[in-house]
Amino acid sequence: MKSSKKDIYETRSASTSTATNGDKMSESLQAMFELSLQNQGPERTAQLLEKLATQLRTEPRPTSGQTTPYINTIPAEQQPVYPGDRDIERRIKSIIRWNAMAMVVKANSNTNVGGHIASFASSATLYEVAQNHFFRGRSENFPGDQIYFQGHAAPGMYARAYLEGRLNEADLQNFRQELAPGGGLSSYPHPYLMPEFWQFPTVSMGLGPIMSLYQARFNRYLQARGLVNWKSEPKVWAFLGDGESDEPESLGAITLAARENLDNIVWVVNCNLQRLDGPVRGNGKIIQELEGLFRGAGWNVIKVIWGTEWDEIIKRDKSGLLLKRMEECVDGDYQKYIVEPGSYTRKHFFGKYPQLLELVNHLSDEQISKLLRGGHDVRKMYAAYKAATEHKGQPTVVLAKTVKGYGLGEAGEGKNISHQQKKMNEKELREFRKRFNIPISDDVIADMPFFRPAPDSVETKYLLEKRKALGGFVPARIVKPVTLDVPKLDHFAEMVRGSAREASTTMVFGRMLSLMLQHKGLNKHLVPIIPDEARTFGLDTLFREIGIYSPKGQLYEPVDSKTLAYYHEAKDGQILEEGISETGAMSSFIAAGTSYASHGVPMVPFYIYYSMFGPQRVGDLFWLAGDIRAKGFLLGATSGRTSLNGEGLQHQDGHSLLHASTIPTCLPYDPAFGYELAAIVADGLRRMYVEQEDIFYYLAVYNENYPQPPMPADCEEGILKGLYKFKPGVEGKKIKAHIFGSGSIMQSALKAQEILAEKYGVSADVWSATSYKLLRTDAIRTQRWNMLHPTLPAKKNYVETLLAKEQGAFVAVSDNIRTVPDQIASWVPGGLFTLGTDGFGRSDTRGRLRRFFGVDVESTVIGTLYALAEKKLIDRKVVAQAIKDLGVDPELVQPQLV
Ligand SMILES: Cc1ncc(C[n+]2csc(CCOP(=O)(O)OP(=O)(O)O)c2C)c(N)n1
Ligand SMILES: [Mg+2]
Repeated sequence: MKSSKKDIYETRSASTSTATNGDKMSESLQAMFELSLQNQGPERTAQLLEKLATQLRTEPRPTSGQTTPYINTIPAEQQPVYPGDRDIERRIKSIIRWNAMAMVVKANSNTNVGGHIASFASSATLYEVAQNHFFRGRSENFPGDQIYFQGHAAPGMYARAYLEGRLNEADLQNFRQELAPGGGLSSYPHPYLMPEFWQFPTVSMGLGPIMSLYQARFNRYLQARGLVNWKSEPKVWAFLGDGESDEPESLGAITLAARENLDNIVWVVNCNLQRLDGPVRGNGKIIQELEGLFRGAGWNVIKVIWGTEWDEIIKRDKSGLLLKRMEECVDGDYQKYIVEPGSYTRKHFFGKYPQLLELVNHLSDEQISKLLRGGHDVRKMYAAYKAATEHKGQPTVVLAKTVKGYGLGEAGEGKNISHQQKKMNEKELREFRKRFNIPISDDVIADMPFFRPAPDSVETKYLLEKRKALGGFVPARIVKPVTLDVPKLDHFAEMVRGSAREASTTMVFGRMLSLMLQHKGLNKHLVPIIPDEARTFGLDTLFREIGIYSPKGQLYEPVDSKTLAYYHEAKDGQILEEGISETGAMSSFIAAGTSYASHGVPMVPFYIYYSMFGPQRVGDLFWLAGDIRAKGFLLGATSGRTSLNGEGLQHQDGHSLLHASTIPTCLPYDPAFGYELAAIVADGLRRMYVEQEDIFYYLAVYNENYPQPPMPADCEEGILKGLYKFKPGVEGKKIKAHIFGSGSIMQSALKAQEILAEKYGVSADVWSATSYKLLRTDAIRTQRWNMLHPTLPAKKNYVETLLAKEQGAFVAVSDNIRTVPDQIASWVPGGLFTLGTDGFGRSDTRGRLRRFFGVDVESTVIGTLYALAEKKLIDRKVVAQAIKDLGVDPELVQPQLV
């Protein structure tokens, strides 16, 4: 503690640039003081000093660089009159508190499903003030405020919805028991599970905060592009925990909001000073730390530290010692003042400087223990929200000091175990009831009955009127299906025709984007998103064509203004150029991909990025994209561990398809040819924007150039399902094999097919495996049905049906790890022999890399012969001979695997 006190004062003096400066300053202050004494006399000088001291206490001003004194930003004198009925609101809030607590404790009395009481207990006032006075629901011409509720406070949101009549007792009873008969409530905000209730998933710490920033930014983008016409602009509210601010995602993009003047966003950080294990900054002050960060980033910061009872005490302190004491105490001390009785606070907080004891002489210990923190005082919170919502030109963060587990008393108020508290004994329940005055009788209290005031009670009427006046309930996810006129496959005739000219699938995608931008129904709705890689993917011509969105337009003449593809920023630009932030780009993808729900304006994001920096880097946001029911296309460019060659280990991706396969609502595809890409995109557009399916696509695209063949007849269904025969082997050969290829490694399969026929008398059919995940999904669905209907005729899955009549050995070759094709191995007749790129990448030529991993033409030939030999369809000597013929070193060093 000592060292931290020292820190504070050291930082303060550091704000004057050097010690010498500081000395000079105090010399001149001394001189002024003496001058005043001489000219004005001691009495007047004393008055003057007192005035200055008061000013210092009440007017927030930077004291250490970016922080202001540890008091409320809005002084009591500037506080607006509270517009609500505090008494009724307190009763409503108390009932909500009770039901939220009862929901969790009940669920844990006969199950082990968990839940949280302490988080909402600390933030009830933060939400209730906003529910009664600020959050606006959706109405005609207004999409509603977009609110990111803190995940662990979910019980509080359910408890309120119960009072509003939106949820019933059975729902609350089944909190965290979603599979109970009749269903139950999801643990946290999950739109996937409660699609009419929750809008934004938040519980993976850090994702709510960063998504909210990009949501606010996307709202501006929609306006700038003339896609919405609201009667007023929605506010984005994000509620986060102080511990949550530890996550780099939480704070990593806050400068964006200031840079783009996003005054349509308000963050509320619930500073209860605790996270899961203990204090957030026991040795410091989280509020001050965050203030400095946000101010430095250009935000408007409103601190709500002390409740109304403190106003008088602060005012009466003429010594400045109270502020000094408030500032020198660290958060660990403040936590202790909650857990210990008032006598402890009197002795240790006020008693440190005997003058301060006089300030609280008139208060009993009990009263001292009840001196509220700002975040529990509706008047203080109202003042903060009012100022926040009216603030222009900057985003605002409200830093509200609260108590974790507020009201739980002995059961967990301010304790380090508070976060995990989910059980309460009868005595604790009685205390809770007493403290919040809940009308529940002694004989039933042990059952923790839910309590809902009658529909005609003052409380219910008040609460409903308030929500009605604000436009409806929140949270609520209201989706009115809007169909887009999307291009069909014939719009991509160029891709269907193919071309002898060599092109990569990334280049084909670039052309498709241009074609889509020419499509009348779709063009406006396209949102190309790129994290500083447009040139890598050859998409830089789009800069001039459709512009890069920038709220400031372009204030400078770009250095390349004379060129065709100059760097073009525009107020109504269509591209979201995110800079080097995959997290930000993914947040934009999610904002655009959920615009159909959050704005009733379907938008079609195409987010293209280095495939290595997709789910590997921001996998949790991919997962969330499924939960939030996002739509759109993710394009993992420069895919394939050997197709992208020179970049080496950290760039060469061979596993993102596997990652993408784990997301239930994601359709991962690995197209080999332009027409496949076109067929997949056209079908995806139909499924998402006509049929209204809540799914999204992951498309691996490559940078290897090769001729793009025309689309064979009757292959569309196979492309979409995941497998079709692309090129049958030559006829008239006795030995039969099958090679599954995908992506650009298909080229190995096709050349191997020729060699196998010419040199080894093997007729190998080449199949294009566009999606192993989709094949697997179909297979496991069928398998489960068969398992549970054992006496009925077994169904066959797509792979089994397609391959039923095929003979010989089956081989897959992939530029990804073997696990990707192996997903279907169980259903391939006689099993699947797989060649893939397991192991770390290297920088080298494609040829050498493919030999190293064993996915080049020669390795594919050898692999096929080996698979045939394993089935005794050829002699093993043929394999040995081929290894020799093809010049493959059998002792070639292997990629290291453990
Ligand atoms: C990414 C992530 N890491 C860890 C957790 C586990 N976790 C849940 S709540 C919590 C502490 C939250 O503390 P804080 O943000 O201060 O919220 P409070 O409950 O205090 O309001 C942690 C670590 C999580 N949900 N998400
Ligand atoms: Mg906390």
